[in-house]
Amino acid sequence: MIHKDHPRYESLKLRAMVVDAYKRGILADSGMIAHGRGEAFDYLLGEKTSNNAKKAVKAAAAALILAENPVISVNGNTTALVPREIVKLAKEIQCKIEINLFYRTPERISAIEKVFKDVCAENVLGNDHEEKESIKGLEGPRSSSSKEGIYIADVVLVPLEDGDRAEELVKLGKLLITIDLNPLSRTAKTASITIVDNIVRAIPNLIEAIQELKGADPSTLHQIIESFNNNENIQESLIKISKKYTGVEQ
Ligand code: PTJ
Repeated sequence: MIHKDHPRYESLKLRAMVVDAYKRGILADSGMIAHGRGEAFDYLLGEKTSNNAKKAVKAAAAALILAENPVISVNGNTTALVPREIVKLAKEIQCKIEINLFYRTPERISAIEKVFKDVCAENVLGNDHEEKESIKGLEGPRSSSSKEGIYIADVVLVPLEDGDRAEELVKLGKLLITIDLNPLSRTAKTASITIVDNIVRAIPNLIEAIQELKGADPSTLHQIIESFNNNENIQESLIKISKKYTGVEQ
């Protein structure tokens, strides 16, 4: 039991969710290591949403609204932390959810599928019974993609992704949106839009931005995307970290 007045309450709460998901067979053991890495970057970034993360969220919202075939790719960590929010986001933009695992096992696929069904997800792809296509350039189970989902998607939101898969998805011509607290990761640098923020803040922010932009005309949405520069945005995160620790910014 974590007390609410503990100074690290929010962070400890997320750790407890991650450990619980591991015990329930949802999270890969490496998922705990990945969470620890994210936690360290979140600490360096001040554990709050930066202005540049807000800019990336706005561009991501515009891209998702304009998409013809958007898909949200979910893994163990996403399922552990934000399943309800993912379902809300999918309903907001009428989009499919696809389970896509780096450490794929039939047991984890069905444990994750159950979590999403329990929170009323309508269309969960990526299980072991449907038709799949392999993503070129990737080997083994992590190359799997649903024929109705990521394979035909034009825009893919894929939080906490590994660098190889991110690169191959971009090579296939998909507009890739990621959420990654590590601004230096290969995925962060490969994606078209990288939201450098904790997924627990980024998904609710994305839902809010979509609600605000839904009525905007397509030319405004295109303009938001075109004026977004992912490289510059990532640089802003790095500058933020260095300013914070060289005393330039408190
Ligand atoms: O569930 P699976 O089998 O698909 O496996 C998922 C993991 C995350 C274990 C797998 O994809 C993996 O090993 O990923 P990486 O290469 O460790 O990358 C995870 C990235 O997510 C790292 O750059 C972390 O900094 C970042 N990260 C971790 N927790 C969060 C995060 N980013 C945003 N929000 C978080 N809460």
